[in-house]
This record gives sequence, C-alpha cells and structure tokens, in this order.
Amino acid sequence: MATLNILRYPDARLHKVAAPVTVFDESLKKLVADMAETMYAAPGIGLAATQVDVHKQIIVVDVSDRRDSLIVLVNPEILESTGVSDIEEGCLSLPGIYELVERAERVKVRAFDQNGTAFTLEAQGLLSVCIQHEMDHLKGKVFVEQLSQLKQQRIRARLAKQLRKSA
Ligand code: GNR
Ligand code: NI
Repeated sequence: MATLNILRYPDARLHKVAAPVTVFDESLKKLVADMAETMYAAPGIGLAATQVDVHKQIIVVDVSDRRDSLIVLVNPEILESTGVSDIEEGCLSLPGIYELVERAERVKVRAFDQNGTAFTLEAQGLLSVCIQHEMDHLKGKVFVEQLSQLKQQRIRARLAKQLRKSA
C-alpha cells in the first residue's frame, strides 16, 4: 500500500472528466486500497480518483467516527435525489477552505464495488453530501466553482496568500 499525492486547486488536472471503469482487475483493487490509505492519512471523509490524477470513475468514502466503514463506489450513478441540504464542505484539494454548497439531502446511488459487484445505496446527511462532492470531482468540478464569482475570487486570494506564506 502507498499514500498518493493529492492535487491542489488550482490545477488543470482537477478539471479532467473521469472515464468509466471497464476492467475489474488487481490493479483496480490496488488503486482502491491506496486511495483508502490516502483518504485515512489525510485525513478526509472521501476521495475521488481525479484528486490523485487518475481519471477513472472511482470514489472512496468513510464518514464513520471509528473510520471503519469504507464505501467504494465505482461508476456511480444517482438514481434519485430529494430535498435540500446545506452542509459546510471542505476539500483535500483546497485545505482550509470551508463553504456552504447547495446539495440534495438524500440520494439513491447505484455503483459497483472494487470486485465488480453492483449495489444501490440510500444516503442522507454527510454521506449524501460527500458522495455528491466526490461525483462532482469525477466530472472535473471542484465545489468552490458552485459559489458566486465574488466568493471564488476571495478564495483564490486566500489560497495565493497561503502559498506565499508556505514559500
Ligand atoms: O474530507 C472531506 N470532508 C468533507 C466535508 C464535507 C463535505 C464533503 C467533504 S469531502 C472532503 C474530502 C475531499 O476532498 N473529497 O473530495
Ligand atoms: Ni474534494
């Protein structure tokens, strides 16, 4: 197992659109294990393959307090979404930035696990928001891009300042 490098916003590779997984082989299982290790080490509650510069539809999520409930979603699809959730989001690709994003409160998702077994999942609350956040990464979207231009400008200024301080 290995921890992977997480791309930081702004990086053009975060805007690549992920392709569906077509082969469920050992290399997929290794990538999923490395993504999980990377997410737990960060620490984060989710990670999309896009963030580690792999442009395939693969997500790992664990919103449990004990960090023992890993969910792997390959080729996820939203079947239903209802309600409106306002949960403040963070992102490992934008450390230190937390913002409210409008999301559905509940989603019903169909996906495959790393073995190629299909399943459906009904999620609400933080799990629902996290899955929607990760699925946006697979489409090449970062959560701050849903905010007003003014807020995005402020975030870019904050990130530039962080970068200058760490230099
Ligand atoms: O660790 C993370 N926390 C989080 C909090 C609220 C909503 C979404 C998230 S996902 C984020 C990890 C990450 O960047 N995933 O892409
Ligand atoms: Ni993210």
